[in-house]
Amino acid sequence: MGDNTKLLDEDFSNFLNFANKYEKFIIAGHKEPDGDCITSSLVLAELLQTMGKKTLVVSAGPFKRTEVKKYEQMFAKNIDSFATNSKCGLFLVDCSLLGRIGEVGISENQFDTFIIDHHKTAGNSTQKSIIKPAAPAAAYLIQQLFEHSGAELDKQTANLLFFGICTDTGFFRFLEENDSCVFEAVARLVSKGASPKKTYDEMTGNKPFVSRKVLGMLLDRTELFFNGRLALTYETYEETERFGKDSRDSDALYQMLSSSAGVEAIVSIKQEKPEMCTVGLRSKDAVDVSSVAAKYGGGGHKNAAGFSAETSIDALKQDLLKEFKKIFA
Ligand SMILES: [Mn+2]
Repeated sequence: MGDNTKLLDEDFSNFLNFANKYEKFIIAGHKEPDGDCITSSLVLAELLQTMGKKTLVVSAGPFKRTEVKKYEQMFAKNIDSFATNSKCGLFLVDCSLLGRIGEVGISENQFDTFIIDHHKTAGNSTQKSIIKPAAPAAAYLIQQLFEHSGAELDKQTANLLFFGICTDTGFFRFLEENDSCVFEAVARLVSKGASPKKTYDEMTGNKPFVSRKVLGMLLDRTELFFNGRLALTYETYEETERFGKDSRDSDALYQMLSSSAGVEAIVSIKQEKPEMCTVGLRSKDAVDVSSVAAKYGGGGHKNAAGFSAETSIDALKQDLLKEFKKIFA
């Protein structure tokens, strides 16, 4: 990390060129938004408003994670009549593909598009994108755009950006010795009124009791493969229906399993519908799970990725074990 997470002069000018092209902007992040996606969208909207632009933040939802529910009301579910002509630009934040944003009424090539993303699978920056795979959060990129603009960063905005950066860094647990830039950035946010204590409580608290039970169930059925280097667990459709998606606490599950000695990668299969599963992949250090996700049309980061597939839990399990055999062989 380090300097390659910082925006360059050309990034700022590419952003300004695009922002100056239109009077109205739609801002969209990925479906199933997380704190980074939500705060990036909201703060980018605020920045564009300080430039006199009209904005619409959209999200296909669902707002599943406990800590993001209160933001749902701030997002439109689709673009409706906001943009009926071509004088509108589109910002994609915390994702790089239109397919990742879900159903919000935007079709391919409908809008001139600018991407702000930090996913490894997103490629490189262009004149119409700021892509920094080494950046820990999209909110960290948005913070740089905001600060560069000279607009006043108030307490509420500082808290939003802080929440976004905390989400994707696992409250700084994923950062390493060369990530001082990120701590410098969040120090500026705290100096503007962002509260680490309140943010931590909001991110980790208020989980439904049943989510603790589900966590126990998923831990209980976890199997180890490849001499304990891969941990795999799953949730059936029947359980998804019975407990509800609100009862999931994937972050806690990954944290528990990755702290188990010898585990280098984690697979969590969730059967969302009888014929459809989503898969979360996590890894430590050298193991690259984004390459596994990419094989199934998914995406993400080296150590955190995911995808969905129209198949059964058993078929997926067998297939994924073949993929991981290539890694752990
Ligand atoms: Mn992110």
